[in-house]
Amino acid sequence: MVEYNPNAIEKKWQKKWEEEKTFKSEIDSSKKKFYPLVEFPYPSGQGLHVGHPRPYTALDVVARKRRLDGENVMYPMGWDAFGLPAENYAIENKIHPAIITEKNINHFRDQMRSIGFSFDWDREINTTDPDYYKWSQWIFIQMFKKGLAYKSETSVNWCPSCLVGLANEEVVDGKCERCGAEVEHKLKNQWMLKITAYADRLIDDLAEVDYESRIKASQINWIGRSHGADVNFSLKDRDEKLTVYTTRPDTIFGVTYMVVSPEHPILEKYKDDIKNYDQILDYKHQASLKSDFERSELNKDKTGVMIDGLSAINPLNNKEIPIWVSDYVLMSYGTGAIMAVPAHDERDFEFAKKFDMPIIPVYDSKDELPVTDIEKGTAINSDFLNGLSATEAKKKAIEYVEENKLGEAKTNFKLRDWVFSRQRYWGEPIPMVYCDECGWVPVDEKDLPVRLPEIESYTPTATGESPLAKIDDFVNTTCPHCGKPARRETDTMPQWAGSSWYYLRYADPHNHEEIASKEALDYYTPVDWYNGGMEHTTLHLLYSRFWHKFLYDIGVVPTKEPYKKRTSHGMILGYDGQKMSKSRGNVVNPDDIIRDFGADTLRTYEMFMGDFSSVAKWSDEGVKGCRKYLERVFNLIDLVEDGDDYSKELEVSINQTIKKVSDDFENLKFNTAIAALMSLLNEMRALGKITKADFKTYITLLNPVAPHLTEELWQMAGFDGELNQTSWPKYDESKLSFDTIDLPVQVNGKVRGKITISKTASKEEALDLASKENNVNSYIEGKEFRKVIYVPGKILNLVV
Ligand code: ANZ
Ligand code: ZN
Repeated sequence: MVEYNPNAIEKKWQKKWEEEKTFKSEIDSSKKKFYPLVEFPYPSGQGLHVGHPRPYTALDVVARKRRLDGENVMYPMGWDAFGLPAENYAIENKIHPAIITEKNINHFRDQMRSIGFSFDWDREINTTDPDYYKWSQWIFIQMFKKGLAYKSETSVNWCPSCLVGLANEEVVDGKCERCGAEVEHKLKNQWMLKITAYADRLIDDLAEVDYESRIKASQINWIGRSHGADVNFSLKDRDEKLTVYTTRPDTIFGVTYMVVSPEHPILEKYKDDIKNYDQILDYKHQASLKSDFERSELNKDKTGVMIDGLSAINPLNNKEIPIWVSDYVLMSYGTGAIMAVPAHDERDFEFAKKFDMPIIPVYDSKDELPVTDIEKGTAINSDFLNGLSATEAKKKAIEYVEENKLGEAKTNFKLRDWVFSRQRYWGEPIPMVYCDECGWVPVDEKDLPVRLPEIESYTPTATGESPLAKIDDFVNTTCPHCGKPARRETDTMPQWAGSSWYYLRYADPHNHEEIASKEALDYYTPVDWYNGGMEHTTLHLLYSRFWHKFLYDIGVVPTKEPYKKRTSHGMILGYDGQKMSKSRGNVVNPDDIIRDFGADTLRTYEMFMGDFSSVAKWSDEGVKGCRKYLERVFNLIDLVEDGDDYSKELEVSINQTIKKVSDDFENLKFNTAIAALMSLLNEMRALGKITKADFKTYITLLNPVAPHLTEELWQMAGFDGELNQTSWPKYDESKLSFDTIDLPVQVNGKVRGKITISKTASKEEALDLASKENNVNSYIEGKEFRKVIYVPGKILNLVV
């Protein structure tokens, strides 16, 4: 008996796949294409952890199955390689980030190869390659030309001790991640991308794609579209309007005070009339230290100051109400001012409780206040709205407001334009030039890419400019428009740029003339199935959908949406049920698992460890169990005897397993597919012998999960060619159950056909199936039955 030796088997097949380019895909319009995509990783210095292979294996299973189904599968991989860790390492060690990045990429690639993924490695891309980022720059220029890229003063996170601008992920609890200093907000003129111009389409077009509902929900929530009205309240005794945005104009009779954001211009404008202006200035300063996120947290303690000297008039009942300043109202949303309805809004309620403001309910409900559910009750205390449901009242209130010129219906979005500048080195240079005469001018397309220059220090400058600002050779250039001396933009693009369109480049990665040829885009896009982490279902997905829609609008891509389908996997946790991290000492290195158990065991375990879309806890016992299972599969070959048909005893189980595994793989239910294969294995072992046909089907079904082992067994059994060149087994509908039989159907005493039906089927089912049987049907069509004799499990006899 030969021993299962995964290390030898796996190396052998990996070498063969690589040499023979087994998984290379080329445009072939005679074949249906299938483009599965997994998120390309940031090649960190730590190498792969066991979380990475979970999604990669999952779509590898689907990819391998689809190849056996006869589809032309293009499964690519690449590197999202710009980013902070390589840059910070460069700053500390004075090594060019490109060198570190290359080293890390080589390590990642080796690790991936050792797991046996069926990637088409000829399509590998790297976002830091000038041949790649040339096109990121090209897209930026197209956006600029369409008015979608513009400069604006926005706030950056500024560390006053490191003297650098920080990315959001470097700010932890309001402090600099590196030195712990309190982060400040500094205004800078930065490039912005106008994603808000696409807000409606980014929601509406979700109807056309097949995303998990939790993913659609995260897109919709982030965009945050709401329908309501802008309503004008006038300031008492002044010719001035204070406009609020409200989604509940129906609650206007319940307004007991107003609130403006600390940044609201009305404060400055009336400072001479405001008696407690000093107190307000002090409050403004306190608020400036908080992020919008902290300010809008629901259960934070409410603070505020009442404006002494200004008040407002409710336009519907002409009552005078006070105006407060509070940081729970943000200047960046709506109009920066609100009408407060404490009876029906959570935050207004807390505020009113704390500052003892009146609370007037405008819906009758037995529930405790605040009643925020719009379905609850009918309107009260609301004059002409009384008795209406909230939906009716909202409609009527908007009509009233519009008719009386008190305001207008309004749709608002939470989505903001995308800050597209970073003051860092390791990113794509933004291809713009500033000329004193011509303003901002894009670099000529023929001069792309604008390459990152070699520099000595990667540290941002003390004024917060990118280190590129110190390189005169880089900065000083001529205006592409008028030819006079001009200066290059020294900001670089953010981490998200390269990943916003990478899936397009895979279609034609070596093209020097365009992003990808029209032919390649027409054939391969859209992506058929994209799987990635839940942490990327908001921003990355939104940004790439935005870029794709823009490219669609300018005629570069053939479809409105980049991804037909999007699914998400759960994270892998350490033994202790905690997120894997170095400091906790619970990190599992896939290299160790491969060395000790083999790549097929790693793959099988990753797919077997639990429901794919939920989090799962790593367990060494589980790994050992999978290894044991594969050993048994290996030993199955000793039971093989001749025979081109399935063993009678196994026939039903095999057909059931084909059906189950086929369905489960397509529905990301890998754990139950593997469980079914394990149980079929037990049946085979109990029987003590199996036919070649049984064996062939078994290893084919397991092949997508354990490709090395099953190829080896294929060869050992003496089957022709390679397993990956054959086809996926089909099941026989009639053999899915032990109690189905082929029931003869007689018409007027002669057998005219057979139907496959359960032994216990009813007369109606039998008749129904019989009439669908072509031959039988030709004898009975249009005729009336004189007699129907049905003996379940034996015969159906029709007399016409
Ligand atoms: C009165 C009201 C009564 C409100 C009620 C809600 C419930 P969404 O749905 O998220 O768009 N709001 C408006 N601008 C704001 C700002 N700049 N900062 C903080 N809150 C603001 O939320 C819209 C609601 O949030 C608006 O409707 C307003 O409060 C508040 F029973 O007006 B509402
Ligand atoms: Zn010029």
